Amino acid sequence: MKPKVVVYKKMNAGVLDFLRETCEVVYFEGLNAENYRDFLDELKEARGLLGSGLAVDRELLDHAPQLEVVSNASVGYDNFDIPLLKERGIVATNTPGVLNETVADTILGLILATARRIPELDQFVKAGQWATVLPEEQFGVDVHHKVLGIIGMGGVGTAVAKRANLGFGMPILYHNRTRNEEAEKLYGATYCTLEELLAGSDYVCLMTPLNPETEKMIGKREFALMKKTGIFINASRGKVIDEAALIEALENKEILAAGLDVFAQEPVEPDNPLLSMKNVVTLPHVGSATSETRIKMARLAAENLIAGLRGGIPPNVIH
Ligand code: 8YV
Repeated sequence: MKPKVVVYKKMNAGVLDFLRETCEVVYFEGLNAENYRDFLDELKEARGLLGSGLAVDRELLDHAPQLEVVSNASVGYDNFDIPLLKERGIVATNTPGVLNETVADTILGLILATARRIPELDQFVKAGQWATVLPEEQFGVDVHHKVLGIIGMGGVGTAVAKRANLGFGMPILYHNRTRNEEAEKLYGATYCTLEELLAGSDYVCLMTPLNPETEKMIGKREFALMKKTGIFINASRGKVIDEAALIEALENKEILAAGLDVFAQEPVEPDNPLLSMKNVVTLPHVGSATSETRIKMARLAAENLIAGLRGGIPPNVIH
């Protein structure tokens, strides 16, 4: 008998067919108030769960007594209660690697968009204001040859360093739990303390995964250490920063601008003050969202799930 797996996110049809070769797939294109009860019912017999972002915690796991593998179609796994999954002997997997270059492209996009005020100026042109604005008021700041500070130098950080250093001539500072020799050797990245990075960078780019140690690691003190001309980019998780402190730093002009792919609450609340700031460029958590990369992530997540259900060690098991 094929093992039953529940997929709770919209997934590429080819990847679903691939899963169906070995599993009985119950597919929810997305979860909502209407279908959540059905989803919980389906979990009773499920041996695998595949998707991204859903809190896999005690409450959910209590509905899923047969569960053997939980597979995230994302590199981040802050939605997993890892100690509890370990306690219950459930294998957890993620999809590192395949999204590095795509997320790095998004981050460079956020850097350029904030520095050169691209969304704001797009609005000027489309609103017919081209002739009414003084040129100086439309000036941005340079990106090329400015110092880029990268907090969290993993696969994505390294891909950002490559673009920034080789393409834009930017010197790189980085802070990470461990040294990254590739980034040091190939892109001249300099390892430093968080404080040195914040004080010395024109652009501060956050890519640290969210976990109990990193929650709110960037707050009032850290924003105060940044240059007044500094631009802050967050493409990790909203909760790695103290969002209220970011709002305050922007309001008090302690930093120049911010580019955000992620928020403390997602979807972001419509009345979040960040949404009404001209010097904040926002995205709806789409760092990896290209057709090509999302297929690779889905395929890898499916392979991880199948390997785990077969009793092997999946290629991307979370330890
Ligand atoms: C999202 C990401 O998970 O991989 C990650 O950790 O943040 C992204 O790829 C993805 O956008 C799913 O919503």
